[in-house]
Amino acid sequence: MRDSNPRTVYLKDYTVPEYLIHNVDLSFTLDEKNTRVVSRLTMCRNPASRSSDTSLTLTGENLKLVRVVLNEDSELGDKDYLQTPDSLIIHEVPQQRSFVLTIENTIDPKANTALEGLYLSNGMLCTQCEAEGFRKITYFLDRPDVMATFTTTIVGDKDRFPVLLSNGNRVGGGDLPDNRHWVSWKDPFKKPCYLFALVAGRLECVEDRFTTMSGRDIALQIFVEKHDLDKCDHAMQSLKHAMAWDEQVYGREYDLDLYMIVAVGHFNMGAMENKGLNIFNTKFVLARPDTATDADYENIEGVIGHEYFHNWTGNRITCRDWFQLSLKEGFTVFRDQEFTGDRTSRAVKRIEDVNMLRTRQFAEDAGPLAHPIRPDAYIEINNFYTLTVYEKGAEVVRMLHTLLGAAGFRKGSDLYFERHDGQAVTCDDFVSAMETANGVDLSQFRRWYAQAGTPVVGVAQHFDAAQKTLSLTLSQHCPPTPGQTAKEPLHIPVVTGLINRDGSPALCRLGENEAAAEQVVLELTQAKQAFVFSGLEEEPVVSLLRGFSAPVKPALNRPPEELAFLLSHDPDTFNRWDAGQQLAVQVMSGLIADYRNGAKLAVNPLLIDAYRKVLEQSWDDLSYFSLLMTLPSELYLTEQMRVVDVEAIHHAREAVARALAEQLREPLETLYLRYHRDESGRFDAGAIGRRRIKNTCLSYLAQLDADWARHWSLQQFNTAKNMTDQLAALTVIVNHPHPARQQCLDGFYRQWRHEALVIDKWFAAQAMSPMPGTYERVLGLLGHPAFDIRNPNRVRSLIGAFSQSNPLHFHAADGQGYRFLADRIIELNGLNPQVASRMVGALTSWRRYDENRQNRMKAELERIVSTEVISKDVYELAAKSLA
Ligand code: B3K
Ligand code: ZN
Repeated sequence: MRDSNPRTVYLKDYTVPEYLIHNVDLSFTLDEKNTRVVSRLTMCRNPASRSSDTSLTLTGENLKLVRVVLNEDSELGDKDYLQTPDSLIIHEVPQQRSFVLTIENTIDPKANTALEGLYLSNGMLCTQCEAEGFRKITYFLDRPDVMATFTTTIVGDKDRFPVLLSNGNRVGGGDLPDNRHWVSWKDPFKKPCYLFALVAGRLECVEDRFTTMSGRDIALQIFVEKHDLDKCDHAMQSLKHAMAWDEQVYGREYDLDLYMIVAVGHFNMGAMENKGLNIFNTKFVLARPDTATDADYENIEGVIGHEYFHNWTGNRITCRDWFQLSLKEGFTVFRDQEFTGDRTSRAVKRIEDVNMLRTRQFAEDAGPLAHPIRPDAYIEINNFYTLTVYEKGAEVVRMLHTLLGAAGFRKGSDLYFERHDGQAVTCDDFVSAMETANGVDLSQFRRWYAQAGTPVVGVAQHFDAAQKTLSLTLSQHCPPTPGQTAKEPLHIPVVTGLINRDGSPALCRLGENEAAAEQVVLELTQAKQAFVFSGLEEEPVVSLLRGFSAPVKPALNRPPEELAFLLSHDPDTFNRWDAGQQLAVQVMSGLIADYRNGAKLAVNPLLIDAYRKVLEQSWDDLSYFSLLMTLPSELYLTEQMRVVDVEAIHHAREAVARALAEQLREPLETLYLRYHRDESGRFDAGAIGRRRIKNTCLSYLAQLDADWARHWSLQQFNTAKNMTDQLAALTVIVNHPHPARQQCLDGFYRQWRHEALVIDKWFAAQAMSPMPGTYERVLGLLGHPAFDIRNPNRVRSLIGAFSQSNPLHFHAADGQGYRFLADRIIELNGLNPQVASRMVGALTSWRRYDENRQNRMKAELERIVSTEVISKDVYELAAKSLA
């Protein structure tokens, strides 16, 4: 498989397809090792194509070709076509009229460890076709702008494959000799082949119904393995909520009569939006109060929503080419974020999303793999399902929402759906719809799609007491990214409010004629631009970038007192929380420097006071309260340092946590005891908030070398009837020297050994522990009978958790963490390139570390790149990181 010079695909080279496929008739005869596929394609020359080539090239990989027949009767011979490792070229096909091409081939699902195409998971057969997996099923025009209607007939053994599913509506079925049966499915909607799906196996189904806004009755089915039937309720409720939400907020109704979800244990990512037949990682379907945490419950609702929303933003309207991926992903992530915000706590959801963006996406945008949300080039498209395309893509859509307002945005989305239903379109088409519907010019805004890197927004303020004006000068600059040195100013919405010194909101009046408002959207479009607020009796405190209104880094050096003021008074829930974060960052940055100088770590009392104030207030939203009480993560601190010092970061953060625990011990203990109660099975905001704040208190108190936390963590672990409490207690026990540590780990394993998703948590908790000996433990766990490198969830829970969420041990100065990861990547590369390349991420930021670590990380990347057999997935990321 060594591809020493893998081909780069460029957006600028896009041309329309030379042929179109109108209809696809597929028939599968299932067998674990030898599935027969017959594909009957009704095709024609694309009138829009300017090519004069009369041959036809179809893509296909790992296929055994049996025969090719043109127009029903003429079987083609060797001389009529050419087979290459990744294509089938038919030398001559009709140019003037449509034709039918029938291709028969076989595939081996059992040998498919890459989990792309048709593969086996716990005895069931399932597919994953996005982005380019359909070519591993049969020869096809595997590109999203070729949209066809599909009919699929599946034949299989009744015992091994009692359930036979594909996209659309079931249109036939029956018995066959030799204990076999067949089912036919027809999907009336045109779709690209990446949305094709097939599932066959011993599955059980939970069923419900939904009546759409126009009164249509939809059957909803969730298919799982038998022992998981008791874990589908939440997923089903989530689906119904998502369907109702899309009707209310976007006016979008479901189109088929049936919506199916299948949960599989082996899946490369979270879930897949195949038309009418979503395939999900079990992690985002299965939940029972004793097996899933509150975070799992929320994630399930979010992912079920996300895949459901794709039916309109992705399926009915899809991408012209894979460079446009953010068209469907950015918009759909924005939709799922808003759905979760409406269903849970808007403030909390926004903070969690921004936390992820500012740690992981900002790092990506500042590193060797930085790319615009609409990339210009790729070697392996699977490598571009990134935080940038998804999360920054969602921020770009959010900015449009902010600039146009909710009603304007809805006008734009209505026009988008009306104009492009049934088409494969571009990001530009989306922006054009927003533009036309609102009569605005978004030409500068479009730069967000093309320009990589996180802009830095500078702020200078000047108050003129005589004129009663505040002039705010905003500037922007974007650091260079690989292949993009010159950057142009972007259109940045900066939501801004003003606060009087007594904590009351000051009205914002921009210029003379504008009406006063509680907050305004400053539209920063130039490199430097001044905004003048008038009618101010005193100099207010500026609350900038409310709700994190743009994916930028504000360069603001506020004194700690001002941050403490905002933490107490900012009415914007995001900025209020962020003020606390920035205050903690300032204090911890000082401690990081002290640690490096060998000085004693003394925590600024201002920070303790600020947290004390937060603790003393009464809060309705206890989840938000917990976030206010949570220190910035080690990862976020990593982003703030020029040369990352993982040890200094860890010890500085621990010192602050310990100081807070020491000085706020009483209120933290009181709060813990007040909310420590059994509310298992309750998932309302109140119960979730109580669990969250209580567990936040417990993790602070565990910083103290005291019996109190040892007692309560063990008590909580032993008595918990819900996974949130049990796992929180286990985490505290595993992260600190606790005499019952091993006993708890063993007990947890014994209790949950039959629940794969819970065992994933058991692996991850150990992999993320800051305690000494973690590396040896992780190494040992590789040999645990429950570890399976062929299962992506297991890989993520052990190798991923260690390398991506345990900076202290992964970045050990002797390089053992790096060597460990590189060994695993090389092993995975041969089995599952997609999962292998996801693991490369932890090494790509090598330039951020000290020289010793740089050399060691680089050496491992070099070792990976020079591996004899390397997939283009892993090659692309490793080579680009080194470049
Ligand atoms: N569209 C899929 C992701 C496919 C990833 C292919 N490597 C899930 C989603 O974003 O909804
Ligand atoms: Zn998606």
